[in-house]
Amino acid sequence: MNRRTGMIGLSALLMSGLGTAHAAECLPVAKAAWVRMPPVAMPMMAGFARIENPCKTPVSIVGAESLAFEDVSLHETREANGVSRMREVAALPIAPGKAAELKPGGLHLMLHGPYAPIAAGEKVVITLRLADGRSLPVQFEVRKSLP
Ligand SMILES: [Cu+2]
Repeated sequence: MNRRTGMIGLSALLMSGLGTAHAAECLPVAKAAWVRMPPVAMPMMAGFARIENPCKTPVSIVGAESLAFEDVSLHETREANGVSRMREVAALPIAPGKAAELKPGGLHLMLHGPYAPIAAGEKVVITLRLADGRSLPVQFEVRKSLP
């Protein structure tokens, strides 16, 4: 193969790749995403956001990951008999046209083991994994408390 056909082959490949990505597909949208700084230095913190599904099909969030944390999981806080407990949520389905609220006292992303100290005002990217194999990178703003 000479250099010229090689180039043509590559650009055809790139264009077909772009075409697929473009035709794809509605993704959920995360809004007002923020990470709550713990009042004292702790190896874990929580992330919150409103995740909207503007698509015609249901989506389900089945996990999350971040280059900034050793481990990210989806949690829910529930109160039972006056005791607040957290449990891991395996999947968070969002119906078409609906939204999921991750907020203090309810659903949240549990962020374990920051690789570097994190300060208020910084941004961290947390990538949500969807049940259909796609992923949604979301920028979270680090804050001391509710906006
Ligand atoms: Cu938690």
